[in-house]
Amino acid sequence: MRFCTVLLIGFLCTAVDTSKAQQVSKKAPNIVIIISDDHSFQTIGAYGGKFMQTPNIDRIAKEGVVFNKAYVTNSICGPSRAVMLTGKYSHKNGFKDNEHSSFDGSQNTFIKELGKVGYQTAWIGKWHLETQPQGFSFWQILPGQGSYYNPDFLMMDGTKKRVEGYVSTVVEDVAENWLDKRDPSKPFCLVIGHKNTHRTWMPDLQDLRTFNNVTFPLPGNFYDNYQNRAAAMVQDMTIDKTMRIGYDLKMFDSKEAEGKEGSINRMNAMQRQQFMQYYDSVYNDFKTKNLSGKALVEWKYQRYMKDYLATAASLDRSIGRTLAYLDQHQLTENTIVIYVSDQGFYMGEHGWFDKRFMYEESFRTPMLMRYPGKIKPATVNNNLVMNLDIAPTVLHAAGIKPPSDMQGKSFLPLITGEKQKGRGVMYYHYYENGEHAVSPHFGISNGRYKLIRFYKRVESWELYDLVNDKSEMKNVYGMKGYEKITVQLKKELLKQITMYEDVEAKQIMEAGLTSK
Ligand code: SGN
Ligand code: CA
Repeated sequence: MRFCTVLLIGFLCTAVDTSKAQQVSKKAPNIVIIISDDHSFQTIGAYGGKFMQTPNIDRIAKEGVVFNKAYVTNSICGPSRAVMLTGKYSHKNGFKDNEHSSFDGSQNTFIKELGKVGYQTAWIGKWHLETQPQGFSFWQILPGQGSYYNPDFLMMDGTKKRVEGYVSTVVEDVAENWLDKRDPSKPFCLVIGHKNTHRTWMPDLQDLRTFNNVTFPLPGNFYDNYQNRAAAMVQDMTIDKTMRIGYDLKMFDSKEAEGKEGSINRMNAMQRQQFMQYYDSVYNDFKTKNLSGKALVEWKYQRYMKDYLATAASLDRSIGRTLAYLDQHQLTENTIVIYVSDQGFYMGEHGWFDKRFMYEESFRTPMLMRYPGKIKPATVNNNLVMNLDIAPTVLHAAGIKPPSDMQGKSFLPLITGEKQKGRGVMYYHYYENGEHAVSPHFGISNGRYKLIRFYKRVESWELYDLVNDKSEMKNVYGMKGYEKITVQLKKELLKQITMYEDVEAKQIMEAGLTSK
């Protein structure tokens, strides 16, 4: 009897699957998701950035929606990608940090759900999840962080292939080549993973001089003394102390030192000659200036900005090519395009580069979406949304009910006008306790207040009033007048931890380690 029931259930499941597969209509939307690395909203025109022009990302904004309050659940590369793939927090998908995690590819992802109903799926470019992609029709990925020049790719047949050229161009070429060869009778979902704008910000040759004559204003809190913020005090990610002239800014004392840099060594003779000619001339000028103290830090900041923005220029150009491909192949009308970074980045705020902290510049991420016919052009959305929501949103758009264990929520109703109210609170948990010395922490933000609990490296609480202290310089935890809101926020934090079943955070909360 029991055996029969199992058989019957098995039969029904297969029957459901087949019918689903038959259901996927030719009209089902195609999906293109472009994921960049470390791209800051501060440097994007559509987010009000004045440092540079980003016409192609801005085109998505003009034709779709800008999410003004998009955030990540764990501000670092691998974990963010794992969250986007699974629609689950790091403690559920298992990829908590870049140093010890490797993605369990046997678990469910939105890609697998799309595949089940007949989508062709591909991931091309930066992946950074240690294990090989599973459940894709096609993949071709950069190993680890990948290289800016002449990148290697891991291929589906287990081989490694080196492709001559600049990474964002090459990744886009592979993506277009896959689109050319796909089966046009089926819908597709293509993820393009860009390396840009990750450290060490190596621009394409044509962009080297773009920002040569620009002087960038220092952020108001560039000279932060981290007073009353223990975790910010012990980090190792300042432009002043952490950023290196050779490794990061590509200027070397000798040919021998230059020869030790793998990223430079892999260039061909023409690339290297043009690249180093530029940096050598900047270096010579730097040497004659003989800078020290504030003048030296500010010079490093200027160089950082020039390199970062030049690297962003090629990213934007590649995005333009993706959009042009869709235009040229009459795909624009039936293709959803999502542009998102794996997290935000510091452009000198608090004196920093890098990410990780739950402070706004790295917690918040750029995210834009175009969905012709569904999203009104030039929409600005102010709901609190997260990278956790991308998987269920994509499934929703494809007409698939998201699996019940996905923790994100589709944000489609918020942008199509069906629903006005989204989540009231966002939960965050960062785990890594290594490079850049950022203490693990978890917390919540409701857009008005942010409560953070640091643990392991630093044991402390922080509370910010985001309306009166936009740049998060004043930790008001434990201060007079904030008692009531602190109690409320702690209650809400515990509620979120319980709802998302974050056992580790719950233990820390329950251990009552509430002292500073
Ligand atoms: C590397 C970088 C770090 C960066 C991490 C994580 N160091 O380790 O600066 O924070 O990646 O970045 S580097 O010397 O190798 O450039 S992430 O984008 O993968 O999360
Ligand atoms: Ca990243």
